[in-house]
Amino acid sequence: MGNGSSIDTSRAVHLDINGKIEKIIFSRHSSSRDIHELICQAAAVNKYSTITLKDVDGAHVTASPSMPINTPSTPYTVVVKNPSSRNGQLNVKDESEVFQNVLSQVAEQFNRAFKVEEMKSDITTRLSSLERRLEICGDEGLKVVEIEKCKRDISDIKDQIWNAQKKFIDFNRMSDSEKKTPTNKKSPPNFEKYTLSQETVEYLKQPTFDIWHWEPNEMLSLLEHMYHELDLVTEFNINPITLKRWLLCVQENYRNNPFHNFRHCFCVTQMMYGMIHLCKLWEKVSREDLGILLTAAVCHDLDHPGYNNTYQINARTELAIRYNDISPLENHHCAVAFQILSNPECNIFFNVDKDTFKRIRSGMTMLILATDMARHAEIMENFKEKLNTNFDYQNKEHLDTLKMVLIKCCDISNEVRPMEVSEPWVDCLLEEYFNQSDREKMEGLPVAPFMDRDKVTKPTAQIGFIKFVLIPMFETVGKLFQQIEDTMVEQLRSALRRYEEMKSENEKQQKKG
Ligand code: 0WF
Ligand code: ZN
Repeated sequence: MGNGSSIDTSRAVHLDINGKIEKIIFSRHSSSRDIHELICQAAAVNKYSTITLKDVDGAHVTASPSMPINTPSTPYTVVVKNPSSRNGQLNVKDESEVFQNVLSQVAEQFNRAFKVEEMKSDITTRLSSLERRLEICGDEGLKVVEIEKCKRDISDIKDQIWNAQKKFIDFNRMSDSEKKTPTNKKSPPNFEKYTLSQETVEYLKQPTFDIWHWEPNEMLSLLEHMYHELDLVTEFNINPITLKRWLLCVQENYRNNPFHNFRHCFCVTQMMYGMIHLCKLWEKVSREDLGILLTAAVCHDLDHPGYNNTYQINARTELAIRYNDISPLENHHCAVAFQILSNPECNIFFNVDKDTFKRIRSGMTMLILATDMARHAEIMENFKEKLNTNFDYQNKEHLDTLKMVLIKCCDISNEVRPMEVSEPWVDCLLEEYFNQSDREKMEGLPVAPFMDRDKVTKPTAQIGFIKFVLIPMFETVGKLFQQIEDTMVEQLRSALRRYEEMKSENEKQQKKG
């Protein structure tokens, strides 16, 4: 589907397998998994083997349908990390290795658990001692020297906790409330820099970009690329390693919900990047604002629990109580975003001055909070008012409303994408909605009809949403940017026609059956 054109060409890539040059041929519509299997076949190893490709300069190349093609004289070297036998059966030696592996992993787990317990008890003792010292000195007032000693002890304890987290905690297994700290404090994170082809980086700017094609590490590299390409790395003087660590930490703080997951974060950010390019936004707004828009998109659903605000409020969850029923989720996403940025090693804005950080913080907060759909009418009315009084890019209030509407557009923009890309998202969302309504029924809470598996279908869910929410919003933005009317609104109208046809088809089938 590259670049949105429909021309499909077969692609050939040359591989160096133990010094022998092999050629694999595939279609651009193949999946990354197909290509992995082709390479395994060529290397005569089991499809479950771990394969890496290196180009002639030793750079990592991702085995994907859009990987750059090469020639027999510049083949990709195939490195098989854990070769399995061709038929997938383990021989006696393999089995014993696996057994040894499992044993050492179990031993390691015991070790970790033991060390964590040891550390907990040490920290508890040190804290009790601090408490006692404070009690003793409390009445007379702490002497300056004693205060300094206590401060040093507190800082030591913090370091001890930090080091312990770094050593013992496996990020993927952490409970959701524990994930804000990065996996690795000092050294660069371990997602490799993928070589992005020229075709991919151009395609990335299009709303037709196929967001399903990419594995999590590839999405990280694509996000990283956006920060470089928009000159945000220069604008905010971002340390490139900090950018990688921040992205990895953000990814780890998205949960594996059916819909509100890291791919949704990527999708919303990619649409923001696409809209920035489609509207040539850098001609109208500052680089700082572009950074705020992109970063708010990356962070906008951090740690989403998969149950919406209505559930949070009705079920009186901790989040609803903490935020007094006022946009509890969006407040939480934003708080998690700034908790991540409060780690200097993950703070992409570490090098900006205080005032710039203040503006970034208030800008991002405003945008993340604007994604609460309960505020849709309020924000749209505000924006229309600004359009009617001659929109002025120099006016902060005008610009703020535009930015809010842009992030809203990106957040719910799936139907702006080609049908093959957008339709699976509806299934994901309905799965998340049905989980919620099942739980609401079990807990005796009110259930919204559009979440009820007995009432909603794919076309009925989408028709109202496209007609009354998406088209009016994109048409309004289209008044400022004709490009949006020409591409995005057109795509929405065609999606609406398709769902209307689907609905009448369903009704015909029901009458028949
Ligand atoms: C399933 C449908 C829906 N469809 C989308 O394409 C989409 C994108 N984002 N979202 C979407 N919802 C939501 C995720 C969180 C907030 C927005 N929903 C919308 C609902 C069923 O039906 C309507 C229809 C009109 C007005 C309000 C709800
Ligand atoms: Zn979202």
